[in-house]
Amino acid sequence: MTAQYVAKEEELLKNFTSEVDKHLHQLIKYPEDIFQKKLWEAAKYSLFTPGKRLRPLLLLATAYTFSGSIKKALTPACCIEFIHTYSLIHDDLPCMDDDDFRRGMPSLHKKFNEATAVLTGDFLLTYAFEALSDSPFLSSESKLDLIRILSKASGGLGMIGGQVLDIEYENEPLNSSLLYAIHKGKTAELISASIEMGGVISSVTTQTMNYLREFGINLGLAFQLHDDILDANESTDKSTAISLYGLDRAIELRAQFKDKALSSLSNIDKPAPLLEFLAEKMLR
Ligand code: GRG
Repeated sequence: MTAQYVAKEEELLKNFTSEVDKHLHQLIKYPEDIFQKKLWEAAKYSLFTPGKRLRPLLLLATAYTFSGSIKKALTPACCIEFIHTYSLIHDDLPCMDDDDFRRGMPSLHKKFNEATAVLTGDFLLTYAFEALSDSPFLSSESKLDLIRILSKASGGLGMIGGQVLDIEYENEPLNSSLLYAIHKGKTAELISASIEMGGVISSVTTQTMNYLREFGINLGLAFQLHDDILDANESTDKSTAISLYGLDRAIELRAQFKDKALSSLSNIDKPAPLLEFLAEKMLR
């Protein structure tokens, strides 16, 4: 990639990130006269501790690739971030990963308390679908498609299902098909949903949607392996890709999933430099 090319992609992503942040602030504003201010403040605390906004960026980059409307894409992009943020809040709870810090700041149950963290996660999960249903720029048909993709990806065979397996097999020996199911559910489904939702907003063909899903799932699987590889030096007894495969094989598998993702992307009859750039950045 030339330096000029990289600068253009970086600039686009920077602009998208600031649009997403502005839109998140607008969506999470609350009327002055409510009694539940603490709930909204807790949601804002988690939403605005500095995350990478990868899922909203994937959605907007997909819409951009297919000349879809960024104005239409912003609310769905924020709704994905609501779901992602809820999952991180619940994942940090003592009954799950029991983490005191998230994104370099005290996790929500440490900053507030456990009940507030459970309820704030519930609120963000529910609010994602409320905000999507209320979006003034989307047709009823698009809303239904977006809600279907997002709810499936977050549900019992998606993120929640992946998390259930992750906990069930935390201290059990894994095999490759179980690990695949955990990674696909916990991480790849929501990554893919972000991309597929960008496809819905741009009214892509069924064939393009299939390539986008292949791209999304393989990118998500590579991203989860990348996360495990980066954490490989942390001392943990937890079963992970590293305990199953060892570091070298995990690095090989990450490269294989990345290649599959990029090859699906190249099958689409449109150049997608921004998505390719973002995928490379996620795995660097
Ligand atoms: C509690 C239902 C429920 C699900 C939790 C997302 C998740 C499932 C657990 C988080 C732990 C984890 C390591 C998940 C793998 C996916 C992943 C690498 C998440 C972190 O995503 P980033 O890097 O985070 O996009 P930021 O902080 O940048 O938003």
